[in-house]
Amino acid sequence: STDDSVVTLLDYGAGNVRSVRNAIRHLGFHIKDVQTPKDILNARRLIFPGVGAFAPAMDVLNNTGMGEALCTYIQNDRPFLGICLGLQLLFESSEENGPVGGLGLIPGVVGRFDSSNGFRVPHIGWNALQITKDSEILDDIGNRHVYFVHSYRAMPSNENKEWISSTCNYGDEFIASVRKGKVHAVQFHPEKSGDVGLSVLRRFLLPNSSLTEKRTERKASKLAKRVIACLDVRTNDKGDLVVTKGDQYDVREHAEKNEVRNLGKPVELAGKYYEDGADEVSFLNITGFRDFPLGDLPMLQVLRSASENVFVPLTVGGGIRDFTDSNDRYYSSLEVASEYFRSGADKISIGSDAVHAAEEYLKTKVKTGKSSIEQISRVYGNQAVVVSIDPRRVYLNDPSDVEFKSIRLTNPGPNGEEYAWYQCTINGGREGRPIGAYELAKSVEELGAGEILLNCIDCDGQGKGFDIDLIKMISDAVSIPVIASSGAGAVEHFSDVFSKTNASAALAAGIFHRKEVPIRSVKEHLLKEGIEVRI
Ligand code: 1PR
Repeated sequence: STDDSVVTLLDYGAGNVRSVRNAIRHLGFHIKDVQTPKDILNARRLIFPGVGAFAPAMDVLNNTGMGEALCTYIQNDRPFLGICLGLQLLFESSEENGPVGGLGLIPGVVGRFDSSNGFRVPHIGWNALQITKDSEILDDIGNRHVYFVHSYRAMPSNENKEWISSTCNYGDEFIASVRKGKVHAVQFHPEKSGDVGLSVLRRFLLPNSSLTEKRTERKASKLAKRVIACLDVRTNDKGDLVVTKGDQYDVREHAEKNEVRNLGKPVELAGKYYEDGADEVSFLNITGFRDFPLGDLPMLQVLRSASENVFVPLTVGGGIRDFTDSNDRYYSSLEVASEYFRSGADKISIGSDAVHAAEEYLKTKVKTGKSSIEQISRVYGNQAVVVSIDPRRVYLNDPSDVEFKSIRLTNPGPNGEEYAWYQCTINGGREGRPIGAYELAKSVEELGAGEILLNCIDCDGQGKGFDIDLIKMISDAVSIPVIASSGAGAVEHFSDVFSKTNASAALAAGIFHRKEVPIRSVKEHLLKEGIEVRI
């Protein structure tokens, strides 16, 4: 490889930078990893994708001498691109577990988003930029959305004005990117922002090239509602990993041989949904509760391969819990999650184990710090931890019959019952537990979950629409984003869920697998209904 095709990458090992690597390679460049501070000073161009939390990152930079080298490199106006925490670290300090001092190159303090004004924290999803000065690398963005995921942000001030190249509105106006000479940093994730993001990276890597501009007419103006494609994955009876889909969680064909329904190959389908405009792709290893996921190497391989071509966020769930294998070797849920992150996941999703943790927490009111939710969110951040809820409706005539929160149903039950509570289940719906979806959602938010994936067994695979009552109850109860899932069968179901509830995203499986409605049509319908989406 010629010098010209080399990109120096500063990866201090705190999280998933696989997607940044994949994006750089996808653009035809080679990566040289920083080993010593000298590698920073000698870089032709340097990308710094900050991951993890502010304080540990600063510790590494200070203890290795990399921080000093970074400051020299940047002060000498050498080509630099910081991403996410790689932007925040340039500021004077952060309030994340702090105050903690930063590199101090840009005046200002990085603070937490204020969730009191109704904006959910973390800020997750596709949002619009207000470009305030010529930034070169943002030239192709035009009117389109880019992908953010963070709870902390830097604010514009008179002192840092000369640095700001764009801002974004989310409750407050915060700094979305900075630029001075050849030094750039962005709060959003270009490596997860689809085509638009790849063009930001390309412009940084090839500053003088003339690129063809693809601009859409419509102006992105705020956080978009997300449309997520979900792949339920398991091994079929032949031992191949396939995408399957159940009806109310039953994935067997009942016609003849009772085989696992096979709807295609996971990597292929993920790539197709990315091309079709999915805002995220989720993989759920639906038999993860009984198999040990690290024994399930094919799933890790699926992630590695999918992340080479899919430049939007990937979530993986199934089997995330502490585990002792047949040789008595113990694996913590954190180790299991780390392996998923290293293989290309941006978020992990916890089902059964979250139910156990929430039950324990409700009983004791003590945060032990030992649950999978707490451990993983402490190391990788809340935004990386999704809790998947699998509730089943339990009809009631009288809400005082149960200790769990119930709701008055829009459509009464089969025997005219006017109320229901939503019982949480584990092991793919096989076992009901003494906790409701409402109680679970509140508990896991307190334990550190950053997002809720809200399924509904009654609606799953039915194509009759989302459970609006349930989604409304949960999305009003928590201040983290809620992904509505189960039951989508027509484009109207998506506009319904977004206009009647506070869900941040809608997830569907069957409707896309059966090719009934393409993702594009869902987006076009939402736009027509005046709902902000990424096109
Ligand atoms: O308990 O941590 O091992 O995680 C297991 C994960 O696998 C959970 O997230 C659980 O939701 C999921 N899961 C387990 N069994 C099944 C099953 O179907 N037998 N799939 C299953 C859950 C629900 C959604 C589905 C939507 C949309 N699937 O993922 O994709 O309901 O479907 P639709 O649009 O076709 O209606 P753990």
